[in-house]
Amino acid sequence: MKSLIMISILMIFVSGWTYPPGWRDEVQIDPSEQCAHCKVIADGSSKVHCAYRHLGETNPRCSDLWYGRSTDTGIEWTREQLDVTPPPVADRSCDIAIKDSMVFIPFEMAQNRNNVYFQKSLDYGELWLPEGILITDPDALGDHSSHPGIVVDDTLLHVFFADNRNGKTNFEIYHSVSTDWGDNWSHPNGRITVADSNSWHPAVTCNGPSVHIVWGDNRGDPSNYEIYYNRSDDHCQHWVYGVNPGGLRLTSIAGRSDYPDIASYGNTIHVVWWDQRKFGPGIYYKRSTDNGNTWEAEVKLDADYGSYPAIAADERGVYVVWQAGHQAACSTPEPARRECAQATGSHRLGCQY
Ligand SMILES: [Ca+2]
Ligand SMILES: [Ca+2]
Repeated sequence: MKSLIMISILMIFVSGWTYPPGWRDEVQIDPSEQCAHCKVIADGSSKVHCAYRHLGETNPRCSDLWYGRSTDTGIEWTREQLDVTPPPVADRSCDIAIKDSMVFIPFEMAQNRNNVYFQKSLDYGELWLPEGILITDPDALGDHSSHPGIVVDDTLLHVFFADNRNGKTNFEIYHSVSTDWGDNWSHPNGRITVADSNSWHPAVTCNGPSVHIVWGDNRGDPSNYEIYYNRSDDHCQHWVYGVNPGGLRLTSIAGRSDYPDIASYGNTIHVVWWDQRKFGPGIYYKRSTDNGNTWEAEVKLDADYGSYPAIAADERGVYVVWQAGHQAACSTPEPARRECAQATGSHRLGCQY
């Protein structure tokens, strides 16, 4: 713990970075230094839940699925491994959602092709299904269904994921819905992008009748990913910015803008992403206060050592989680800390242990 604190202090000293006004210092969620790709959600009653990948005992990739819970707005955390025994998978390979005492986690599992499965708990994560439920179409072509994102939409569960069934270098965003809290999923999966190159890393949130989704996309220029956004006001039957090619572009700068996450509270939509722009790389934040119709200017939340951000929001504010360090997750023994900053109002707060 002492070394972690020293690393954190050193990073801040070297980078000269300080949080924007009002942000709490970061919180370490998992002490192992070997976890990655955390997704986080808050339920409005001081509980904050996260799902993430962990180094397996014998495999250098993130082969284990873990669940973390805080009951005090993210200050103290408990953790447990979920017994789904997935083989190693790629980044952004799980997500988390909640409804009352139910906790839902879609995750990516490597088989003959990588597929998206679903896990749930009915009691705040105390007990989980004995095995995952398949969301991907069983006969899908290609070799990857990846990067699942899940949201609760009234009595519906939606899962979005990236899929290369249309070509190995052309991931598209696909969708499946469940009307029975995840016991069954719609097939065939619906397609909501038709764009060249990779449309992937979807993240999703819901407020009232609207479902909001963001993803990274390198359409038109394989060297430059940008963040795209879309919204459905009819439970994902139709999309405001279309599905061919699909979406509204939120960023416009050379360099990779990717790995977005999204959260909402009321009519305010919050987006974070990892931007590897040449000048000023780091974790960026952008919001809309009119349900995604117009967007404010971006704000830089973290210096260039942060990556893979995730965000949640409740009436207390905004919670952002990211991974420290430049290293690809779990590919090296480099520290891969989880950090958390909490905001109230627009951008505030910060937490450090
Ligand atoms: Ca595509
Ligand atoms: Ca870009």
